Amino acid sequence: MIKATVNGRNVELEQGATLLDAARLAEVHIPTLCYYPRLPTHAVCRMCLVEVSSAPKPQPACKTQVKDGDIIVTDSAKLEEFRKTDMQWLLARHPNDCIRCEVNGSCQFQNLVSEYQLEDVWPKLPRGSIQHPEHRLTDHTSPSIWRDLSKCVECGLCAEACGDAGQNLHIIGFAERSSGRIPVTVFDQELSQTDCISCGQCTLVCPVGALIETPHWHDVIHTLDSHRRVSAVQVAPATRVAIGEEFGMKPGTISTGRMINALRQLGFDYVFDTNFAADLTIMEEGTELLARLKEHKNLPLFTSCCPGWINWVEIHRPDILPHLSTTKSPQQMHGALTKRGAFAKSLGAGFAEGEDEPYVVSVMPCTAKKDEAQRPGVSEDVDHVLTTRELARMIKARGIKFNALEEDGEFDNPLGESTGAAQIFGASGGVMEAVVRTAAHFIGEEDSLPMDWHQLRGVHQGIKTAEISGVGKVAICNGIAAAQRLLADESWRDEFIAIEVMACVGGCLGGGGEPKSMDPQVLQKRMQAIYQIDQNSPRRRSYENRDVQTLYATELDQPNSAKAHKLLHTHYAP
Ligand code: HC1
Ligand code: SF4
Repeated sequence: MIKATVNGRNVELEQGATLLDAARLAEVHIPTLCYYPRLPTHAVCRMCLVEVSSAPKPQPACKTQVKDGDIIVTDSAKLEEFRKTDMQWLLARHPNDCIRCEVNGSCQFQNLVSEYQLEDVWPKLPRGSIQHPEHRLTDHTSPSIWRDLSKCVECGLCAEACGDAGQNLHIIGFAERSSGRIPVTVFDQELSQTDCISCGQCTLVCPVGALIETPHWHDVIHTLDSHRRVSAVQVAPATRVAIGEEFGMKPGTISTGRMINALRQLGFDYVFDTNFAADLTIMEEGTELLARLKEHKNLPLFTSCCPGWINWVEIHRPDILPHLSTTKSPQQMHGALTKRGAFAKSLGAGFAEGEDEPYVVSVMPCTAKKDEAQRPGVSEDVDHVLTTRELARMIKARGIKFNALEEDGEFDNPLGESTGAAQIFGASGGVMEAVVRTAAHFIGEEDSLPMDWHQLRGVHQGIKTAEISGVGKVAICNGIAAAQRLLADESWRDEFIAIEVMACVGGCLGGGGEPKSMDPQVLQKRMQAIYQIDQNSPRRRSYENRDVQTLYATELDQPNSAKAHKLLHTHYAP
């Protein structure tokens, strides 16, 4: 251990800790713009410069290691003056459209400008004075991601999140050098023309509004306000364990009841649970797996509920397409059932035969779900997709006091009941664990196989495996980079019977549409909340969902039936 002081406060740290780690340990705040906990830092924003006794001039706290005995000062008049000058330089190049910016109120740069009370810059400079005539600054071509590079502060985090330190996709890289460098696509193509998989990891780390999810919330709020159509919303499993963070709650706070009450106050007529369709997915996908095992065909089966993964396969490995489960994702299944299922018609007005189809919105932790909802073959299922962040924006826009809401909200039924197995879909390994729980029942091994599969859990990037006795070996790819590693040689073809892939590390709870967070433990905490919901559920295997049973008994006959295929399955194209 090494010792240091920060503004006079003593701290003890591991070798290799940075000055920023020391400050955080001492509970001393240092402003940062280009720092993000799990990504390499470029130390370009210079906001975190501090004075340290072992160096002759100020050092960037985010990448300078502490030396034993260091005396660190973060708040001298000289540093404050430097930070102000630094920000004034950034502000001079920034457009002054904060009032209508999508990240208004949650922009790290805006917070600093407000905190330091910068002034007297905008009136003297033309709007958006960052000029790159040779580069495309605004790009709204992707169904999932919008770029506005006039807002970029050149932190480099998007390129890291999409590159070696994250998704290993390298869609975004830097053009130009030093001040004026700009994150662009190869040959400055529109994002929709690149191999971008819409995962949104770049939006999650962008400290400003240069990269955001394609916003749908304006359309949603106006449609709700008009009250011309019956409206229904479904909510993904990973949203309820993260949305509280947007309102200052601790990561891992379970906000299901509050969130449902907020959705009702926003004007949705019906509030449903995507988890209902996750249980249904397991019935369809589990049956599909057992059929393939029987026929020795298209094994291993790959899960297909992650749209970022599907995009990647279609672009890079069309040879794998026959291995993908044809089962629609829970989002699309739920939308199809809400709009066109006989079951939902029992709900009455707006759902009845001959009426306009209900207006269907989903709330997802994922930016690629916007892309998925527009795919050929499923584009009739869901009208608009909101990210968790967008839902929070809507709630704030309507002045709803989320923290003060009652916790007693309940989903509407049918299409609202779910089991613990559906809830764990939101964590890496969860879909596979849910498949195993129900497959154990299908093959009569429910009593001998465990309910909990801890080998399949965990949010750290990589490949997880488990042997399911009597069935075969399964694998989990936690993040698209892990999938690329697994597929680098051909051994997966013989080794596994089923493989789950989630494009974002941690699974949906780490999705590109979740709240932005600087807490290094955030994924872990959201994951714990997900397994807590599962643990407390009265039913923990998907086949036990009583409304799913009723749905088969009254409308779909049985899993993988012709009727089920018509409503609940899809296809993929290279
Ligand atoms: Fe997911 Fe899924 S788990 S893909 O991460 O299969 O987005 O939360 O809703 O569709 O259920 C996302 C989450 C989500 C679907 C389910
Ligand atoms: Fe890269 Fe994902 Fe961002 Fe596309 S959405 S640029 S793939 S990080």
